[in-house]
Amino acid sequence: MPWFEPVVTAIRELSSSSHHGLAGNSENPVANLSSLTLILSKKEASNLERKIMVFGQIVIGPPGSGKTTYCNGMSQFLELIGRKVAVINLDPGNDALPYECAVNIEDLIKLSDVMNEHSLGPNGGLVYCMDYLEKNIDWLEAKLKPLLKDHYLLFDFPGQVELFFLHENAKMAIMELMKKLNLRLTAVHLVDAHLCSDPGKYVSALLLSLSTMVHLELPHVNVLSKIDLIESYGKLAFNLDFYTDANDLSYLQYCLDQDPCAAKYRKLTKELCDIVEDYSLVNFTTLDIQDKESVGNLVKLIDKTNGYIFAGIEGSAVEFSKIAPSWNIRGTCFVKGIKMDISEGGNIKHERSPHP
Ligand SMILES: Nc1nc2c(ncn2[C@@H]2O[C@H](COP(=O)(O)OP(=O)(O)O)[C@@H](O)[C@H]2O)c(=O)[nH]1
Ligand SMILES: [Mg+2]
Repeated sequence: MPWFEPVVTAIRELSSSSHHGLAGNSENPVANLSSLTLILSKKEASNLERKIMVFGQIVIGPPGSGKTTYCNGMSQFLELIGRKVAVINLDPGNDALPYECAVNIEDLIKLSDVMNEHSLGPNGGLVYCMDYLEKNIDWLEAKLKPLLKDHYLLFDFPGQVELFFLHENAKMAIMELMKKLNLRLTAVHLVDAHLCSDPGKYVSALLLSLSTMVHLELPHVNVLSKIDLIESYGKLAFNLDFYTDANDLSYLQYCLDQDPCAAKYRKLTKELCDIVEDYSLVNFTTLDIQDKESVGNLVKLIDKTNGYIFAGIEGSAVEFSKIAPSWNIRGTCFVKGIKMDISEGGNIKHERSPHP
């Protein structure tokens, strides 16, 4: 039964009772509304309660784009604004997790075991793991059920991009979960902002984003991650808006013509840019996971796409006022080979990485 069925039934009942002069009052819509609320609350509240909507995000993107760091930072941010968050690690290749995960795919299947037993490389191993997850979706469903009542879900997925624009297994696993558990999920697709520094790489980021959007068919937000590092890649050919809006890609051609290698593929690049423009679906938002304003803006956008803001969740309007002024992500990250340990108070300790 769709979630709106009780509302429709209540409206029907109300209109039929108004014909008999019982509860309906055409001159007083407020009275009608209160009758509707009464019918709903008495008869259907329990149904609506049972069909509770659960919100969350599916975090995807190429390896190294910052998915695990994002889940860590995002969960800390959401907890600060008062949401209960559960992070679900579905990437069997994640070895050191910076967050405490509520569900870990490692409890179901280990990438190293798959690679040894089936003589597969890491890519083949991950495809196998996603296939295995789809076939054992009941395992994940059972693990998620206790969290559904009051948690916001963050799914940390593997970085093999073909899983999300080519293969069906990860998509089928997501769809099945959404249907069975009444989940409202937004795909957050992270792309390293570094790709803006090269026109050819930027075109590939556009294509990847478009094909992932078309394949997954979910509410979707494309994010240029690690935007704090963008200046360190040198001066961009255009200002940042050009890359985030992805509106008039013909300007890219001029840059590509300067590079003899890229100029060879002029016609191909033009056709690819035309496809992206014709669909008119791709744009990006930027993210520095250590900046609370940047994370907050992204949360507001995601809340609109998955419907969190429309669900009338108690207190959601005041959530953002709860953000501590000194919010900083806790954990470790490497920035240009420098290890940055960020403490809760926001103090940053620098130390050179052993493997720059
Ligand atoms: N400067 C900076 N570094 C980041 C940011 N997000 C992630 N990183 C770093 O990027 C690297 C890869 O991140 P990770 O979360 O493991 O990527 P994943 O493979 O997509 O899960 C790590 O060294 C992170 O510390 C960011 O917003 N800014
Ligand atoms: Mg990861």
